[in-house]
Amino acid sequence: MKIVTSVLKSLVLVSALFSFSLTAAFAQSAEEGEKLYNANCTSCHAINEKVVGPALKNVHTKRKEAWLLKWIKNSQALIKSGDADAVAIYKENNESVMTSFENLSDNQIKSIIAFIKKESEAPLQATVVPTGTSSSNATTTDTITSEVSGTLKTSINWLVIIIMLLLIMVIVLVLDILAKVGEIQGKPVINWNGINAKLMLAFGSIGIIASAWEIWEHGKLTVFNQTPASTHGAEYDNMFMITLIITGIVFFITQGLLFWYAYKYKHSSKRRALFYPDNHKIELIWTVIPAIVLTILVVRGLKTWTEMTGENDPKSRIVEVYGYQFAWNARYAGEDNILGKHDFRQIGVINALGVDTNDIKAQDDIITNELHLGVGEPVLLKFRAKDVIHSAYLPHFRVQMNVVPGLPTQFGFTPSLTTAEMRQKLNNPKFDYVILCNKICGGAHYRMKMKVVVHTKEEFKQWLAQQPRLVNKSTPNELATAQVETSTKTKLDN
Ligand code: HEC
Ligand SMILES: [Cu+2]
Repeated sequence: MKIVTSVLKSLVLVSALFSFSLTAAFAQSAEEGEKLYNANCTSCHAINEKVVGPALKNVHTKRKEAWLLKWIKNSQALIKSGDADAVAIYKENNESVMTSFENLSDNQIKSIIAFIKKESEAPLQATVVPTGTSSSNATTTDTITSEVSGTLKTSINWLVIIIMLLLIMVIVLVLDILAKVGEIQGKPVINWNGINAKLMLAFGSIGIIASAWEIWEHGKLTVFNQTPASTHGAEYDNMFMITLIITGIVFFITQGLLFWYAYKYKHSSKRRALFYPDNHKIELIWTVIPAIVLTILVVRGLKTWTEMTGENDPKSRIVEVYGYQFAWNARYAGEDNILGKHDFRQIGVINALGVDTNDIKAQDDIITNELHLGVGEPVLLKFRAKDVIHSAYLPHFRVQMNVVPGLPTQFGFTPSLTTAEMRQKLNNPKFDYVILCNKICGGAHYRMKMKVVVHTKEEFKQWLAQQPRLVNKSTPNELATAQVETSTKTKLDN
């Protein structure tokens, strides 16, 4: 009897342990999958919406695991092999090519699929479901209405175009008839001259009022309304405002006069135009004044520009900003403040930035997907692009620089307000600095955004110390030994 119970007990224990380890393994693999997914797939995919590639929701039920493994490793090979599903999805997506991920192991891909499964089963947040209707009902009706409205919309569009064409024909005919009537009566039925003059006046006034309203209403939304968060920002804003005010005044005066004169001096049979060939004095005035104003603006602008982009503080911390379709990474130079070399041939799944792994200076580099800076600490951003031209835009710091493949660009500046201070100033506890892409660089350009955090000096030091180095030696001393080890090893290898 005793033996039986102990055997039973151990059986229960073993199975409990087994199932526990299973769920733990699943949870862990979904977790690993999330990391891999975020690092490799989010630039083109989202779970619930189409980005560059299709939404991945429920793809684990739609496709067999073996198919997914083959597809993710090398979708082009699968398409070439003539697989019907692969060819179909390729055609559906206008034959855009998905990156191949040969370096991902089967287990890594399975963990990504586990993550997609977990996300597909998670309830959708923020769906607008009218109260009283069950959600499944709402989705079916939604798809039906959207399908119906799709075809309806195209036919309505055609109808509108045809009606517009007919309307234009009618108007042309009516005008033709009126012109003929005028000819017979010897006096035009419609006074085009007067109508044109009034339209000029209306267009001018509406345009000027709309411009003024635009500046008043939407000027509030621009970053120029916020204190700049960098030391050069104030000078930059000042320059921008002076230019805007001077050109703004000229704009309103000249546009106002232009449309007013077109109205006031419209053709009149009672008036003859004055022949006034030239006046040296007036011409001198309107040449010299703009020349002086423009010279002041240009010289001041050049001065501001050279101050902003000239000599960088030699103590600047060096950070690489790496842009690709469609995300950013930051790479810190580490203790030696020298970025390891990079080599495009080494770009791969593990080494997404193509850091040259043979370069010893790369060992203490730190790669992150947020840009963290210390307040009052000069930083020199070195920009690098993987694929096409991007533009790094940090509006709050008044920084923008093109990011061009194969052509290094840089911008040095000093942040002057921490994220916490800016949140307080804007009275917005959720505010975050950002780096955006300012070049329309492809289908998901709008997603190309990275969070920027400005810490106090102390916080920044702490944050940086916590980040893993490329080669996992965390303190400078260990790093030094690691360097020695590696260099002797390389010598031995040679
Ligand atoms: C460069 C953009 C890009 C990246 C990066 C990318 N995909 Fe794709 N993916 C696509 C496109 C585009 C398609 C549509 C098929 C085609 O045109 O080849 C697709 C299709 C798929 C499909 C098939 C969907 C279906 O309905 O059958 C799966 C699954 C998939 N991708 C998974 C992934 C995973 C997992 C990753 C990350 C490891 C990834 N993709 C990374 C662009 C991308
Ligand atoms: Cu871009």
